Amino acid sequence: MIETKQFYDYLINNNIDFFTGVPDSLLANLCACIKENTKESHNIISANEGNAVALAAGYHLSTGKFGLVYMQNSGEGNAVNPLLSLADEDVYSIPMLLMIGWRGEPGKHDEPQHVKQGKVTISLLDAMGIENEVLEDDYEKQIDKAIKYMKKYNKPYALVIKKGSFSTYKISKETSPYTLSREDALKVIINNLSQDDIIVSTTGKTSREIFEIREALNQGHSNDFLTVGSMGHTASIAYGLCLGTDKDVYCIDGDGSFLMHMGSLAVIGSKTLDNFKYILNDNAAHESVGGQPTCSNSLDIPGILKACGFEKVLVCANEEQIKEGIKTLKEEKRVALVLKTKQGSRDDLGRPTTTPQENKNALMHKLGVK
Ligand SMILES: Cc1ncc(C[n+]2csc(CCOP(=O)(O)OP(=O)(O)O)c2C)c(N)n1
Repeated sequence: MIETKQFYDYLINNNIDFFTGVPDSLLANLCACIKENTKESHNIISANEGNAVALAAGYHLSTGKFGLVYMQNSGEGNAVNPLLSLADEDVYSIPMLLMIGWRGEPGKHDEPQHVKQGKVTISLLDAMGIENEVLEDDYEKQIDKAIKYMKKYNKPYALVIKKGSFSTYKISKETSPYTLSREDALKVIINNLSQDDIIVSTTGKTSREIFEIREALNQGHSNDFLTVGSMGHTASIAYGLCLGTDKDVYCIDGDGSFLMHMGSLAVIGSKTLDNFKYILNDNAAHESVGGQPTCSNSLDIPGILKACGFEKVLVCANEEQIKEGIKTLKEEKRVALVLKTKQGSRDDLGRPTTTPQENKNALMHKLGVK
């Protein structure tokens, strides 16, 4: 196992001093170490992985240094365009060090959304012509090799990170002014929806908690589409779903996911579908993967949603406010709720025990689609 702080120091001593990316559970210890030891300007938790590639490219332009871009392998898709049309040797040829968490590594059990991505992680890099290696415990030689390569060829270089590579490094979490947990907020929502209402929920623990709440209430799962992967696309899935049903569709998003593809809300907000009900859980963090902060505290999220076309945005920080909010969502059009919750989840939180395809089929059956 790699001692996380020593690894970080090795990077710094080798002039790698700018970090950007989207946090990943496999890289949680490294991300925590970067956050705790880097000045704020030099660790940018980006909205999506493509933005991180672009930030590292810009940093290289003004410093000549190699930025480090961290991501889960599911972020490779978001990064493909700037890697191929900006950093690639056929375009500007801009070096940067990619560190990619390898979820779904073949031979190791992982959740369904990681299986295919895990199989193609290396071949995707190969197809892009990005030199890559799996990070080993004696990483020094590998970093030296990567730096030599980036200097010589001016191209990105990737290190793929297996589960359990880094030693524990705890992030110091900011204390939240809010008292409601995400799971309790979800319970209030579910208890105030009708049997016909549909939920489309976001990637990470939100969907896992919804699954367990439904289990505990013995309600089955046919009203829910749990977006286990595809982070940032929940609102678009929900909106597309609204087109084919008269049922009310409650999209339950997270602030990290909302930020990842915020443009989708601009487009959705400019349209009118009365059965699209938007709820954004804002805990100011990527809580599901280690609690790295998002920039939501410096944003006027209700203002953004209003600018996107929602006429009323209600901020809910307790049970009563959520109940009132759901009532308004039901009665009025173009309403959004922003939930203010604290970080944290149960240690024994499970994962859906049904497969994504069972989930899809049950929902389509419920919607009467043959
Ligand atoms: C493209 C992509 N990048 C990164 C991830 C890893 N990931 C899974 S959940 C999550 C955090 C989501 O944060 P947020 O939407 O704020 O919800 P929270 O976990 O805070 O409830 C991240 C980064 C992913 N699944 N897909």
